[in-house]
Amino acid sequence: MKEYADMKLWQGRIDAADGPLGMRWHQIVKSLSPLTPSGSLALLGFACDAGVVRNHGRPGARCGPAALRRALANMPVHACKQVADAGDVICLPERMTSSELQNDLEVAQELLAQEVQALLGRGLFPLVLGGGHEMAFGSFQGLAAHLAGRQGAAPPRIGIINLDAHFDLRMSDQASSATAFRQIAESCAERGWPFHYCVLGVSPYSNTEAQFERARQLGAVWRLDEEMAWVQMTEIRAVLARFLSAVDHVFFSICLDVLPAAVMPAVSAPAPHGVGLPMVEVVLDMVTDSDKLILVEIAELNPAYDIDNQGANVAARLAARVANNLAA
Ligand SMILES: [Mn+2]
Repeated sequence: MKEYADMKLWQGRIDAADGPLGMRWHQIVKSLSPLTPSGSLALLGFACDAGVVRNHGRPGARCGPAALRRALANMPVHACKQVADAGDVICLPERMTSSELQNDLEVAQELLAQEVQALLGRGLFPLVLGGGHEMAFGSFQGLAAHLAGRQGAAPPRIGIINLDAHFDLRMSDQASSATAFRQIAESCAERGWPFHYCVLGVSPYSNTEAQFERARQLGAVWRLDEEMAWVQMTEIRAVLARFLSAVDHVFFSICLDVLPAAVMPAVSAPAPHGVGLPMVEVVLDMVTDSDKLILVEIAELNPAYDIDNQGANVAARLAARVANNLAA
C-alpha cells in the first residue's frame, strides 16, 4: 500500500533569532503535491523488510524511512531548498498470512516502481529511503519504465553504482534483499538493454565464490572493501570515471552495510571491515557531481539495532549530502 507523507515526523529545533539562515530541514520539507515545482528533491520511503526476512536477515528496516526522516528533520539547510516528501510504500508482512506474504514483497516493489516512475515523469529527483535492499529492483523498474517511455531507438545505457558489502546477485526461487541486482540484470536482458553494474566495498568474507563468478559473467566492475582505502584513491577515481563515461543515466544505490559496523550498527548485517565514511562521501561526491545521475536510494537502515541514533544520523548525513550536492 501507499501512504501520504506523515508530516509529524518533520519536527525539530527552530532558531528563530537566526532568521532564514537558521533554517533546518523540518522547516522546508513539504508534502508532495501537484504544486511541487519540478526539479525538487522528492523523498520516497520504502517501508519494507520482507526481502531481508526472506534472506534470513534481521528484520527492522521497514522502520528505516521514518527514522531517517526524524534524523534529517534537524539537519541545517544549506544548498538544498526544495524538498517534497512523497510518503511511503508500505509492506506489512506480519499482517499477512504465510501464503500472501509470498506476493506482498513483489506488490511493494511494483508499487515502488510506479511511484519512482511518476516522480521521474514529473521532473522530480527521487531519493528513495529504505527499507531492505530489495528496494533496488523496484527503484530500477521505475527508472526503466520512465526511460522505456521515451522515444528513441537506442537502448538506454544505465549505470548502476552500488556502494555495498554485497553483490546481491544471488540465485533463488524467490526474490529477497540479496537477489535485487540479479533480477535487474535479468530485466535488462529481457529488454535487450546492457547491464552496467559497479559495486564498491564488496567483502570477500560476505560473498561466496558463486557471487564473484556471477559478477564476472555479468561483466560487473567491483572493488573489495580492502581496496577502498585512501592510498588507492587514484585508482578508485579512475574506476569510477571510466564507469561513468560509458553510461548515460546513473542509478546510485547506497547500502548502508557498506560502512564499518562501528559507524553503522543499524543494519541487518554490520560490516567488520567496511568502507569508511570519508571514502563513502568521496564516492558520493563523485557520483552526484555527474550530470548523469537520475535516481538515488539509501537502503537497509534498521533502527532496531541502532545505537543512540548514530546510524540514523549517518544515513541522514548522506541523504543531506546528496541533496546539497544536487542543488549546488
Ligand atoms: Mn548489503
